Amino acid sequence: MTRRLTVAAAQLGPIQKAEGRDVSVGRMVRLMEAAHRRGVEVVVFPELALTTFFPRWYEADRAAADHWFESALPSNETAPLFEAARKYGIAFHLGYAERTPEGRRFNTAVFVHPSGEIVLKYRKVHLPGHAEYDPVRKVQHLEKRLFEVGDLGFPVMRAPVGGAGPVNLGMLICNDRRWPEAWRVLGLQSVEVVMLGYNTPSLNQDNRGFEAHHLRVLHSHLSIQAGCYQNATFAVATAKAGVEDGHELFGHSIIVNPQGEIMAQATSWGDELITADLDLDMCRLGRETIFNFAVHRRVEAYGRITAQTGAEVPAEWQPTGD
Ligand code: CDV
Repeated sequence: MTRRLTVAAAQLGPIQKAEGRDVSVGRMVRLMEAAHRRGVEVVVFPELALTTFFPRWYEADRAAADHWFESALPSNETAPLFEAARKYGIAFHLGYAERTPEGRRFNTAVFVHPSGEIVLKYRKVHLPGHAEYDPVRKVQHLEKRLFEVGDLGFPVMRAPVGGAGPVNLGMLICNDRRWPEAWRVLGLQSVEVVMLGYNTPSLNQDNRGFEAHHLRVLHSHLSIQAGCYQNATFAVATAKAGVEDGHELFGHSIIVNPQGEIMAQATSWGDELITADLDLDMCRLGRETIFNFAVHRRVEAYGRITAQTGAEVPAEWQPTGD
């Protein structure tokens, strides 16, 4: 019997700094209603979906940013998402800023079963940006100041989803998608669907060199398509898009199959639902042939991947005169 799953990337348009969670949650519930009408079984929302992308705003006192964080899920403000999930029988993926009871802060995503139970949690590992105010940058990117590096690894969970039966689910968050190591750790756990939310500026904000604007989307898609192909998995990659308080995010949410092909792509910079029917058995071809890891991987040659962080200067060839 074919294992089929209907998924949606629920792209969100901009959320302004002054807008509360009532606004974002209301928009997300409307997207879930639309998803229900289209027969969707899993909805994937973006990274930090409940608020504006607040790491662009510097606060000398870190605690002054605490109002962007969730200390409970669900809360009064996020409960409508859980209610919609139950009402429509839809599972959902949500990116949010997590503050633990111990006061630790993470950039987190959860996968929630229609019953409201949290099936899987992931905390972002590859935090981009910087920890202190950077006067060179055009816009601050303070993820390293506001979040700790995720401490859950890259977990994959096999759980029943929709009519497909058990599905191997994994997550990445935004910058993680650019790191092949992250995809491979998921691939090594036979992941079948990677859920991934992102907030990516249309311009390179580092102000340390030129990057052509059109390459920003290319690099995002290239990373996701390669990750899917090389690990024989689907991905649902959902953006926050549009202009937040003058800062543009590029959108271009996509759903990708294990061949690395784009199955669906957002075309607006607003709230937009894109959907695809996944034939999960498509994951088998890659993992039983060219990416049969058990047969073809050569771990004895990969030592540097975990032993070393920065790149070393290679040995220099010296002519012997022979
Ligand atoms: N939220 C992110 O992780 N954004 C990064 C930007 C800063 C490049 C990204 O990789 O898209």
